[in-house]
Amino acid sequence: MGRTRIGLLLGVAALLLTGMTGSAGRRPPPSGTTLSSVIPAPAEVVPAPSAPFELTASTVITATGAARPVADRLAAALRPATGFPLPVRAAGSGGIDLRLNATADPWIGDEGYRLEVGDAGVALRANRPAGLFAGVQTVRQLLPPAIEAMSVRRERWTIPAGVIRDRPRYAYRGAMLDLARHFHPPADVKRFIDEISRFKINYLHLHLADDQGWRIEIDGWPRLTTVGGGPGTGVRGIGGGFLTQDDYRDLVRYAADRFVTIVPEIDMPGHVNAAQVAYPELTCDGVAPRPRIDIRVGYSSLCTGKEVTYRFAEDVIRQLAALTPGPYLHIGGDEAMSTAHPDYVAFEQRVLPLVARYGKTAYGWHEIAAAPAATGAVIQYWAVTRDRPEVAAAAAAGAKVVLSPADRAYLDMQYDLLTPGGLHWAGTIEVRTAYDWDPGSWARGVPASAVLGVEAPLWSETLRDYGEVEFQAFPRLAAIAELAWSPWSTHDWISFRDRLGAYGERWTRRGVHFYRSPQIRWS
Ligand code: NGO
Repeated sequence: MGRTRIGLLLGVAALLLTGMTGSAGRRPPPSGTTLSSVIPAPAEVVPAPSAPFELTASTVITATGAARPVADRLAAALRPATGFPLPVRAAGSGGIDLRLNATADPWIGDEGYRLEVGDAGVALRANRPAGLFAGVQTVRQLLPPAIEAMSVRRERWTIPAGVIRDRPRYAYRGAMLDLARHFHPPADVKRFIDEISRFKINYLHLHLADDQGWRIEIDGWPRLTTVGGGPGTGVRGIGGGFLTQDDYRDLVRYAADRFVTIVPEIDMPGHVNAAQVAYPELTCDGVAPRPRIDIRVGYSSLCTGKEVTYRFAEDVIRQLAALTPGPYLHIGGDEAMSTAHPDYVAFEQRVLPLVARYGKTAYGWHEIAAAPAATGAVIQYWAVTRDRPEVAAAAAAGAKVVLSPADRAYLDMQYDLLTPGGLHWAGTIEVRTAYDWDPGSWARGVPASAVLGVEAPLWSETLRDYGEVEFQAFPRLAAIAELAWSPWSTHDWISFRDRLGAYGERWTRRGVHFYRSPQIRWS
């Protein structure tokens, strides 16, 4: 019997089965989803004893003005599994109502929301569209996991009754993807954006250049991408590819539609071998180094004494700034082991202000704290030790800090020594290790008020395929997202473990390749 014939028979059998259980009185029972199932944990949750709201074929979503695109996206997300039309209208009652500026609740700020669910309707309120979008992510998680199905499912589409009032702990909730070691094409970056925005992550840092490859087109420096990003670049020579500026603009727009801001990074003055292969004048002796496809670090350096270095840096910074609507531009600065310390400081003293000249706040790995100009920058703390006096000093002088301790937040570390993919130089990171730390008090001497947020970097030395990216990121990214969004008062491993266990079914339904950690009881 042919494949299609079997498929047909299975389809008919499925139809008969759903038909048998499909009468209104014998619908499946409500899922175990409660108002407290949400990741990241909301700030305030007050369940109500009343009946849940039930989404039906006649439910209408209402929104006007800037709330409208958010409502359209919600409707589009709920249609495939429910099969309901879910029209979005300007007015109506008894459905899901999204409204801006209706709460007069300054507590929720720009990214928070208030969600009230009763059997008669759902009211989602926010001061800004970003808050509505965050609330929509909560609503999606309050529906049964089958809502993630890509085809119609029979289910009672209930949302538990009660009130959630929510806002983020930190303004910066980030994930990073390394496109340099292995290039990941725009379609994969978009899938990643879809997944991270579910957890209210609002920044995606793209590591766009490193020793093994250069991944963003820069006008006036064509060989950066034709040579530095071409076939044969990347780790093992199999990670070639680059983004044109149009690709990049498209990604920026796609992310912005999901309230994610892209932070571009060009790493300098180290991690520049690919640029030097393309433009040998960026080395001190003018001789092109050999292309590198291994994963060693710390051997390359821009020539800090040459003016061409600063013309290059300024061209790159100017163009990236023009492509970036967000406030931050990352200039790397890590592991410049081949740059003499005074040269490193002199380089940063010239380059950090260049970022400001083009209207952006400079962002760099914590080594930049050695430069006095870093007090106006955002410093990304990636150490495995909790003591970095130079970061504490810069923070005391005004710098902001994003926490990405490699032994907690690096998504490229292996879960344990047996899991495939990833590195383990900073140790192994199981889900609980990723979850159980407080970004607000992690780096000694860095006051809580200097912490801008948390970011989970995913370096791609071992990650060729998008499935491998997902496996490293999930479920740990959910843990980091909770650290970044939820108030510390909600922090509770047992609660997180149980919510994550229930969440797994949603990833499964969406086809996300995640690590089924033995620490979690997956539903
Ligand atoms: C380090 C290094 C990167 C590696 C990564 C791998 C930083 C900031 N620099 O983190 O080049 O890819 O580890 O985990």
